[in-house]
Amino acid sequence: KARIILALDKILPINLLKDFTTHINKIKISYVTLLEGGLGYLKDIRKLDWDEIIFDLKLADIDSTMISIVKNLEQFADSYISHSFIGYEGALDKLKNYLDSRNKGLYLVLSMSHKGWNDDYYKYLKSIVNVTKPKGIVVGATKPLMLKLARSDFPNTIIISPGVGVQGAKIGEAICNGADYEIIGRSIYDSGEPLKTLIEFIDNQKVTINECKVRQT
Ligand code: BMP
Repeated sequence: KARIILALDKILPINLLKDFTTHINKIKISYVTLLEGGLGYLKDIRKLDWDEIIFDLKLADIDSTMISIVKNLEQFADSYISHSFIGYEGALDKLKNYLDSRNKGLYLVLSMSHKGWNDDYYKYLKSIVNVTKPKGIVVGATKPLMLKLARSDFPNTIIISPGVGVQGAKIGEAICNGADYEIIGRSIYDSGEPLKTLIEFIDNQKVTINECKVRQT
């Protein structure tokens, strides 16, 4: 399956999502999905054939509050995204332990895709990632140098990368720079024909990956 994660920040019909599962097997759920779709919609998404449903609530709180949140979503989620700036003790330590005990994954935000994000804090956030040992990290596709740095700092951690399409990054480039998956939202769900657009992204991703393999040899 393609190395693309659908960012579902808009409600799409379940039948359409079912067609998506033929091509991709990871989906990222946000507050928008939860608030607009409700629990019934989450249940319907759960019934489809995903290998990972990632809840992107950007958790950023003390341990007990975050654990109460993830407990409520347990039946719908395989993994969760949390901010790393909240630190380890009293926050990510217990959250990570809890998620491990439930066989759920944790992703930490390491470098965001938007202009105003300040990578001066990278060193600190990296230290939190080092001690927390999450399943994966989030690094923006819009910042190739940060992606390369994160890949060299974390050779064995999954990198998921948003910022493709509307935010400016070209499909495939984040993979070339070290990401494992590219996250795409608006460029797919706001296109007139989301399934067709997804397939085009998949084809273009393959082309770009092949091009950069050639460049690297
Ligand atoms: P879009 O392709 O529509 O720009 O969506 C990107 C998705 O990735 C959104 O769900 C957004 O919340 C998320 N995201 C991001 O854009 N930048 C980050 O640094 C971290 C994110 O999770």
